Amino acid sequence: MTSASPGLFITFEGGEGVGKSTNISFCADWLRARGIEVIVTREPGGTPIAETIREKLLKAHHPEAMDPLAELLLMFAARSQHIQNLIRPALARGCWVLCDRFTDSTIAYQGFGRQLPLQQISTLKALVQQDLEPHCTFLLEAPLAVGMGRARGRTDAAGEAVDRFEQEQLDFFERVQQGFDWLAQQESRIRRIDAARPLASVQQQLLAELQTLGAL
Ligand code: Z5A
Repeated sequence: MTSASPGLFITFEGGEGVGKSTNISFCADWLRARGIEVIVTREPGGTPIAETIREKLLKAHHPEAMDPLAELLLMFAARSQHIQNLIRPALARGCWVLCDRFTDSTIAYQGFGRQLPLQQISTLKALVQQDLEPHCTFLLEAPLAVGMGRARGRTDAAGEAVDRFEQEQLDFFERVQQGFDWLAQQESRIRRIDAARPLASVQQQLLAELQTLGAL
């Protein structure tokens, strides 16, 4: 299906286990039921090369420590692939793109978490994204213990091992939360969602927000 007008780019952000994947899938189903073509994707990842970079970034054990700047550059290398080969073409043909994490995560994790200079991130962002910005970002917020508890519950149930980020200490995740909070105060596109509530109530708010985005 093609459409005359470009699609909307919507990102979902927040800490670990706050419900990004669950709610993206819910929003995608709701939009599709209204005849909108939707692509669900994620970062790091979303294309074959970007998914290969994701494997390196999330792998818990490497024979050497990953340098924080190398981590930042890999995030943007994956993003460049993703933007050029998936996000821009999809938007151009009128598809809505729902993306699990984007550059706000880089600011929160590499900027606040790893404490890399925000100016470096801003320079890379300008290079890689040019004029591309999400039309809207849903920031799912919950206390760390809630998100981590949900994520661990899901990981244990699936028999999965923790990844390289999940191995970080509490103070890292506290800085990441501060990063998202700072972003929400800077960016009017960010809509804060209290994700500690029961799922039905989170989804009710998301639908109300989606209905304000277009003629739905
Ligand atoms: N990263 C980075 O450092 N820099 C960057 O630029 C980017 C990423 C783009 C990718 O991990 C890692 O990459 C991430 C940051 C870093 N690391 N961390 N930490 P990921 O995206 O694969 O994983 P994640 O972001 O941590 O998400 P997650 O653990 O997959 O969680 P989620 O998608 O937010 O949650 P969920 O899977 O939808 O829900 C978790 C469980 O909770 C599940 O069983 C649900 O059924 C349940 N749930 C969800 N909502 C509710 C409510 N409201 N009530 C009760 N239960 C709920």
